[in-house]
Amino acid sequence: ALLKNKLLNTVIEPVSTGRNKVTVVGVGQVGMACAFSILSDNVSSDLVLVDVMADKLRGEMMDLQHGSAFLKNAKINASTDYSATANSSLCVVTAGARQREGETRLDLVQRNTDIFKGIIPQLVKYSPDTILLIVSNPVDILTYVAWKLSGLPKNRVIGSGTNLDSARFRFLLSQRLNIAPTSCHGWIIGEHGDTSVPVWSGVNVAGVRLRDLNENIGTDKDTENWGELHKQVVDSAYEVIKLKGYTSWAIGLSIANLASAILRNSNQVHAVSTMVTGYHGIKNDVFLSLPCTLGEGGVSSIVKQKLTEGETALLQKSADMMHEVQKDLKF
Ligand code: 6V0
Repeated sequence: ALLKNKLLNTVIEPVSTGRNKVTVVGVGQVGMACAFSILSDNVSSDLVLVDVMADKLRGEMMDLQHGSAFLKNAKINASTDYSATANSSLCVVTAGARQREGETRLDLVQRNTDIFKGIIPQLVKYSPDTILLIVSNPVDILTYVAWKLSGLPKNRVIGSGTNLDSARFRFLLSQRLNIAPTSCHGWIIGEHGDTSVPVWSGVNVAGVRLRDLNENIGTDKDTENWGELHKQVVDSAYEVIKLKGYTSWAIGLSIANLASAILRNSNQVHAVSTMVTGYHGIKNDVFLSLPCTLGEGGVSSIVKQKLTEGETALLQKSADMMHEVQKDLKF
């Protein structure tokens, strides 16, 4: 008998429930930061990586596998063939081109739409009940593209959206107030990127609204220029790309945070990109970020924020712009 059979008596053949299986498509800087955060935060113990670059994919898989003894023995697999992704509860899509210095997120749109045509139908074929979490940019438009290509209900197609912008905003608030980011409550909604909307009317610490202390906060009339914080949020990806070539750690952590909310069915509220038709006077089928509760069905509800007229107008402008770009896309 084999040593293995001398050592072990089989009670049942091992089964995989797929309950927390996560696929990450794209093993670039962002995909690997997502994979690493998901594993090191114990969000999933069953991870599959997919990419078109077979050698890099195998290298990344092996490198992570060699750490699996430090990762509560997570199962880590990789393949260029989508059958390896079967029965994933969650598929995180990071594949595609990224901005070069000076390029906007919207510049990437047709290039990444074409890439998605080869990815999304494959994911859904092997995991028809999955939730898609889109990261590739321009994320709001590509979430719409993924929704169209997948045929999945809208609650199951989510964009990482302004979860990251909100985190950047809370970090900057924390620096200025010397309070932990988790205690600085502020939401950035709308487009992930250049037309994102900071909801200054709701920014608070312990329920104390900063606008009640400074009625001009976030406006041009504010002598303390708090509005600068939102400008910094908008510029931050450009700045990091200029300095190190790409962004990775913060988006990776933000994705692990969303994945955890979904897989644990937590009903935590996050600003993620979802279908916003009918909200805040938006008429077109576009995806933008609003605060959503996340669970194992994906987006289960949307928080109806009380926005000021100015904030609503900015959100509608974002929606118009998304629609303008979307209508010329070739699927
Ligand atoms: P990268 O390092 O160039 O990696 C991209 C990866 O995608 C590479 O490994 C490619 O081989 C792979 N790829 C390309 N085509 C396919 C395909 N058809 N199937 C499978 N894999 C493929 O880019 P990086 O990881 O830096 O960025 C990835 C995407 O994330 C870009 O679109 C970024 O703009 C976007 N980001 C989105 C953020 C967000 O907040 N939503 C934040 C940061 C970056």
